[in-house]
Amino acid sequence: MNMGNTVQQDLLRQVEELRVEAQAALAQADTAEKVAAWHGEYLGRKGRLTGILRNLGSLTPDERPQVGKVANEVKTALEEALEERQAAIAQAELEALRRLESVDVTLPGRLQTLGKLHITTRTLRDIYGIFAEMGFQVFDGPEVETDEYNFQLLNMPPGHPARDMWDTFYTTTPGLLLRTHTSPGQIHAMRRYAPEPIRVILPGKCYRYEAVDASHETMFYQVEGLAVGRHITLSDLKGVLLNFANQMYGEGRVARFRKSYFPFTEPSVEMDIDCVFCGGKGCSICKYTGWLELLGAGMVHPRVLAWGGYDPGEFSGFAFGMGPDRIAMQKYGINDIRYFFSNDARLLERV
Ligand code: 2NL
Repeated sequence: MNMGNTVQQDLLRQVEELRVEAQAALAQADTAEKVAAWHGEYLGRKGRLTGILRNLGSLTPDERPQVGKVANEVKTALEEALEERQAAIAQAELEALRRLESVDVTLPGRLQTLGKLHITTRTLRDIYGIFAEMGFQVFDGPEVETDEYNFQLLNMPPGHPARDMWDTFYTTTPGLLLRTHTSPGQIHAMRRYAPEPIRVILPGKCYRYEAVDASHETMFYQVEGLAVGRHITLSDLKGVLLNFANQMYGEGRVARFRKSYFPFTEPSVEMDIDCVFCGGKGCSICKYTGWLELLGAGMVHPRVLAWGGYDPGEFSGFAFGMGPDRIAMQKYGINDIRYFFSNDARLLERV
């Protein structure tokens, strides 16, 4: 064995050792950056394989090809391993990205919140339903009225002291105002149908110049009712309104009627029902009286009947008015009327 042969063996051993070491190192390189560094270290222009091959010059011309051949095979094998490794890393990165950005279709969906009717709207519809069963139809009137319809035809001529009961919003057009109650609509209903008997209820917004507080708003709802016909008596009024109270607040209601005053009815009454919250024993809702104020009512004043187009010698009628906002507040335990118009959707959860 000559010297050259020993050098050749040594180079071949170095190449083999490099192959083993390089493959082990490649298996550890798990990112594109580490793989690039690996390539620089083993296969690059200043890498270790090149370093070994630099010694080819110390071999005899017939020894060189064998080492060159083995070195090329190792180079090709390492390059192939490199490509495989790069492909595997690219695939792993893609998988990771896919996991990160994927949508989990097994997650439960978000609950849809269902829309709900405003509490006043619900209360109005309850009222319509109850009176519809007793033959009352819903009639609509305008919110902008004349002084004549809002006051004069309701038996309040100019200067009548009862006008002080309502602080009125006037428009810039003389004689035109925002209705302070739904009563002018009842005049429209009478004039529309007289001399036919009528049973109507008239819901809608009313306007008063109020100091706004927990129980007063400048805009609020009213529902008025009116029945005009032959032989209508105060008993009919009591029967209809007691039935209404039983439908609205549950069977077994007890009512009491107190004398009152309205310019457009004679006689006039206020109707209370036994407190549905304490059963009449007295609580904060009925202010420890045992009674809830429900509505005002009366027999239509003969003058108002006549202005509506009915002969008061032949016709009589009863009328009533209530505040559905107030009824809704009582029923759903809301202590401030301003919540109704403050656009806080949590109010709807009360229903
Ligand atoms: C109340 C009282 C009431 C009327 C409204 C009326 C209408 C005509 C003729 C006669 Cl056209 N009466 N309406 C009668 C009595 C009472 O309302 O306290 N409302 C909240």
